[in-house]
Amino acid sequence: MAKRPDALRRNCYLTKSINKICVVGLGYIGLPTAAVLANHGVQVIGLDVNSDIIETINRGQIHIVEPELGIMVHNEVKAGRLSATLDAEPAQAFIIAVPTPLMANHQPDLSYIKLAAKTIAPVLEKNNLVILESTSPVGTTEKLAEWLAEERNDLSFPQQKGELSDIQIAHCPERVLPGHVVKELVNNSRIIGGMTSRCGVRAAALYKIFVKGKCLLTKARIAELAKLTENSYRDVNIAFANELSLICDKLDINVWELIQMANQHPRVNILQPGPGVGGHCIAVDPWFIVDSAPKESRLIKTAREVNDFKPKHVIDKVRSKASKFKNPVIACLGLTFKADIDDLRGSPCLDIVSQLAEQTNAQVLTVEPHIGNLPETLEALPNVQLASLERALTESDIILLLVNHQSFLNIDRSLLQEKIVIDTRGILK
Ligand code: SAJ
Repeated sequence: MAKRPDALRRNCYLTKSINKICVVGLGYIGLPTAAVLANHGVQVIGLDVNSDIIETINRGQIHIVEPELGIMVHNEVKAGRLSATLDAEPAQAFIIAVPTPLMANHQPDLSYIKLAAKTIAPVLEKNNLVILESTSPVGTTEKLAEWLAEERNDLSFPQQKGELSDIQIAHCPERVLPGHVVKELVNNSRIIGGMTSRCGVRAAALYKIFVKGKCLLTKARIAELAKLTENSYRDVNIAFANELSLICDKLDINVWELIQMANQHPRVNILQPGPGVGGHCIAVDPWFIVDSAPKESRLIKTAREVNDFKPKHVIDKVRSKASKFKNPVIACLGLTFKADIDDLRGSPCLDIVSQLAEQTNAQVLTVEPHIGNLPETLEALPNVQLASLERALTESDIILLLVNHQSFLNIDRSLLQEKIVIDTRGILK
């Protein structure tokens, strides 16, 4: 049977190889994506607004800590497949991986995406594919398409010409776990939300260059909400664990033992309480849903509030212990937002350390093996110091464990015997 012309056309888009891609934003997602694409033989141009990052990458080095990434960037830059620049240049596809932070009022800040659109618009050419990877509120891919169209009235976009548009646009949210990014980029399935079917098919062809998982085609709005849903699901589940920890503190019950017992049930799998939820995703993305549908997202909002309350609970607990000492020394173990990474973004530990320093007369010895210097906000506080684990354990009266780093798992328990230990992660049993 003869192939229908539209099927033929689609096939042609599928097989047309993409050999030059521009990745906009060389952060925790953009840089690994650029490196993995280059590692699969694609010519990759990385675009960023930060000249230090550009220089670092062009030297074959990286500005973040992520296993396997350093060597990959080094090799791809050396092989001439990856380079970084401040200025956009033509490519067959553009992947936008810029931040979408929260503003003070819990509303999403889309200015970085708008800037990315304005930056690539002048170099767009007919048949280019533009993919938005940044985590985004529902409707952002359509906004991106509008911003591009405003800049280029000589080209047509999916909202104007549907399947026949000159430019194809899709949303393919990143879903990788910091600390496992290079592996997860390749192995995880991808959700691919095309503004039209052709946009989706073309984007899937791009991801198939390096993705071993499935490339699941859907609409852009579903892809946007799917990503927000995944992180809200996790936030709600962590909130349940954190709420249990508050209940257990009140009833003088060990929450870790409680969860271990309850998790023996075949259909119960409670997550772990902690000092609060940090990072740039789980503590942020649920607000994008709340902002879009405030009346309907009561549970999601409450979970955010429960998790945001947890640092205050930890601070109050430590303050009440510290009040029994004349000049207490508090060791705070860990500053990053989770274990075994160097990322301090959104870490509840920063707030906990600074408030303990400001609200008590304690000396605070902070131990964070993954950083060389304290962040400015903490460095400004005269009673906060970055200390070795050994010094902090020896000199402190109170030990506050905040992050379950591997290096803290083997702490000599005999050093803790004379101390007050507040373990927010349940590892110092
Ligand atoms: N946390 C707990 N208890 C737990 C699990 C996590 O307190 O049982 C805390 C962590 O300590 C940390 C925060 O939650 O402060 C977030 O850590 P995480 O490991 O849950 O997630 P992220 O932010 O590193 O990465 C998440 C992932 N999303 C999901 O697991 C649904 C990742 O797949 C996403 O790609 C990423 O967000 C993102 O970029 O959106």
